[in-house]
Amino acid sequence: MKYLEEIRKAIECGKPKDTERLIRQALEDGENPAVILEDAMVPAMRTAGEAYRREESDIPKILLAARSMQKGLNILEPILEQDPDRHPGTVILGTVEGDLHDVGKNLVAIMLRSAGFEVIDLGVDVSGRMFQRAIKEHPEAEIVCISSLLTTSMPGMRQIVKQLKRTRGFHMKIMVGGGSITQEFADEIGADAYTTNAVDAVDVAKRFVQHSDS
Ligand code: B12
Repeated sequence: MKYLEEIRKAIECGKPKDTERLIRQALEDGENPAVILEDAMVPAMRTAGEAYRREESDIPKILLAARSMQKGLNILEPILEQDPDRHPGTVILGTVEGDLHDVGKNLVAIMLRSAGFEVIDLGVDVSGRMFQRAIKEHPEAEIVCISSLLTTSMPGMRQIVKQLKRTRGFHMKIMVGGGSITQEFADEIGADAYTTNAVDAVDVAKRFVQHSDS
């Protein structure tokens, strides 16, 4: 599909307006929103991230790529959400205190919502106390998802997991992810699951709610 390559370039080059226009055109032409997300947008953000890591890019450029990605996600989100009959469960999600990265977290939120989950997104820079408050306000939630992109926010994640597990009556599954996290670290801090991407995160979340039904 001709638009996919153009959407990929628009995000990589940090062009939010072009990204919006191209995604709208692609949708009008009948392109599948999940294909736009998985085959154009996610690879574009990955390429932009790799260029930044190789120091071939700078912070203003990567911010524009992230903003383009977010503009696209805003268009796709309501479309991907259309399935009122499915409601596998409720998830509370946030990026750890001190960490402002939200592109990956937002992607996890969108993929969960598109699978029918209700997602309570606490945003970025979320403390253990904020997670605890949200859990109290949403007793129906079965899963907490915590994201971290910075090695400096890993101790914060460890602390949050510890705090949650100590909370009286805590019965939820804890999922962790983000660029700085590894399976080893997830095991070490006692998280119930870690995945490297949003698609796998949805599969694991589905498994968790199926088990809690039985
Ligand atoms: C974009 C970006 C930024 C943007 C963020 C914009 C935004 N709104 O998010 C800006 C420019 C603001 C930024 C700032 C900084 N950044 Co930055 N940033 C990046 C960059 C290039 C891409 C991140 C991204 O969006 N990736 C794309 C998404 C889709 O991937 P993802 O987040 O990993 O998410 C996927 C999976 O991990 C998983 N996932 C994510 N969360 C969760 C949660 C759960 C529960 C599960 C199951 C799965 C899951 O699913 C997602 C989808 O598949 C990375 C480099 C990189 N290659 O990752 C650096 C990077 C993360 N940043 C880095 C740094 C150092 C910083 C700064 C400290 C820079 C500075 N000196 O100021 C600040 C920190 C600000 C702060 N306090 O948070 C470092 C971190 C190094 C480290 N080891 O700690 C990186 C790795 C770059 C580098 N190599 O140096 N950054």
